[in-house]
Amino acid sequence: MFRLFSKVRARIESAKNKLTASFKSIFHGEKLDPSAMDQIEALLYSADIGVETTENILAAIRSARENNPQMRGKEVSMICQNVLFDVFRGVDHSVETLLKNEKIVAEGAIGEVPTPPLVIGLIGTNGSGKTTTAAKLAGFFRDNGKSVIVGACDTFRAAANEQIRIWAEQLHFDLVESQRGADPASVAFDTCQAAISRGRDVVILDTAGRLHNKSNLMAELAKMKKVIGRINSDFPQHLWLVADAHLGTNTITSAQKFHEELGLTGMIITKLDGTSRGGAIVGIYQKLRIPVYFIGTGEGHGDLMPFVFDEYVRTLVAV
Ligand SMILES: Nc1nc2c(ncn2[C@@H]2O[C@H](COP(=O)(O)OP(=O)(O)O)[C@@H](O)[C@H]2O)c(=O)[nH]1
Ligand SMILES: [Mg+2]
Repeated sequence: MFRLFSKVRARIESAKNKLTASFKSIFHGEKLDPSAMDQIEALLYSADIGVETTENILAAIRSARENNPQMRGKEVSMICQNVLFDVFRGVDHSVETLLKNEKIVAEGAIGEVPTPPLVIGLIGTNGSGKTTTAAKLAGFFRDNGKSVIVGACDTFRAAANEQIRIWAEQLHFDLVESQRGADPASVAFDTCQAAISRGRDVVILDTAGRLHNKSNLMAELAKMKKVIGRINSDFPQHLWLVADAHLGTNTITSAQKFHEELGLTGMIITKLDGTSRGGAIVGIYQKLRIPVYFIGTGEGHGDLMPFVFDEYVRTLVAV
């Protein structure tokens, strides 16, 4: 089993405290006052779990109250939990399943054709945490017995290559470096080729993140996809959005744009430490319905956790 979720509890505690403590203050530990519905509604909106989920929770509370006018705060919290569980059910967020599906954990018999590497492209807006996440992911896969190579495909920012090189030296992963202004697609191509010739299991492509509404970024990323697809039509097997939990609705808008243009296969939500928007995952996920594989909870290389939705929901709304 991969490392579990306990660390994140403390990290998103502020969000949890907000919802749970506020529920308590509305109910005063007693029966649910009808006027409390407005307060619950405001609270749910402020937690940033998105309009759809908020409406679903409110509807579930209303119908439960019809059957049980004596309903108390604890029951409201449970309803809230159940609706949130339903949001995430039906999609497998497990990284273990992902790795099994990609056959990179399969035992290779002698004489078999080598399994091609698992190529994961990380995309997202500037500052969302792509480079940091690329390094964290390299560390994660390495800690789970996979050999990793990272491609420095952000060739727009002068310091981008330097930033990932420092991580590569610290965490000892292979890096295909780039010059500023180089063609990102050719860096991605070289990285995939290097992975094949060196027999690496996983390729992580760090990309540039100009604003989503600048079409040249989308064109650049689409080209990158196409070019590495010439090496192996399955490449990249994954394109993950790295999204900043702080940005709330802005993140949802840009996420949808990336998904429409490029076809995302998963997400990583970063900066869940130190944000009061602990609920942001729900809103983003609700719109995209693609697996949330990891969450970022800090700037250090260990601050990346596999996303476990029931743990997350229980952290967000304690009963
Ligand atoms: N607190 C916190 N900071 C993060 C996290 N992920 C990235 N950062 C910080 O966010 C900033 C931008 O990250 P970077 O990886 O350069 O973003 P990029 O532009 O998408 O490559 C850096 O200062 C990172 O240290 C996270 O999960 N938590
Ligand atoms: Mg970067």
